[in-house]
Amino acid sequence: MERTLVLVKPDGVQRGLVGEVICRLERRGLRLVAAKFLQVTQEIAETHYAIHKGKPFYSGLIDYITSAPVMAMVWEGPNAVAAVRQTMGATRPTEAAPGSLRHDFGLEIGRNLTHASDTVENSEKEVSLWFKPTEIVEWKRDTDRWIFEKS
Ligand code: IDP
Ligand code: MG
Repeated sequence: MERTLVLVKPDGVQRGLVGEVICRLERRGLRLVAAKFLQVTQEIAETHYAIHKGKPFYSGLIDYITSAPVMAMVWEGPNAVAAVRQTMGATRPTEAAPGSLRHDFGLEIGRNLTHASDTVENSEKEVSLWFKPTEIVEWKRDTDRWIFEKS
């Protein structure tokens, strides 16, 4: 079972889209295992986006992610990394598939509402950056066997 880190970024929070993001991930069948609402520190922002350091959009990206609170979550399920990236849509909202969050609610790459881990390896690193092991809730849903082929 994969886990993936999801952030509703400051624009998503300010626009009242936290519920919409949760609704879409729940409806997809993914299982929420951790959540917290927080103001992102410079330190977490820089670690999270270390891979983008040196790119032209880096300082704007750090300002964006630290500009207001975010909703951080961990979602779990088979192929959770790919499934969540698909639900979010392509990074550039004008290239995101119709029906995806970034298509349905976004216009600009610098205000694209959400973050989702891009690989299983990065999801493990990101989950441990944002959450302590004690903040992850291991649980089973009564519906798991109707959503997961092997639960
Ligand atoms: P991702 O969020 O879809 O994984 P990444 O390429 O990892 O996309 O970029 C991280 C974030 O940096 C994007 O979600 C977006 O907010 C921002 N970003 C990426 N490229 C640009 C750009 O060209 N201009 C402004 N912001 C960008
Ligand atoms: Mg990325």
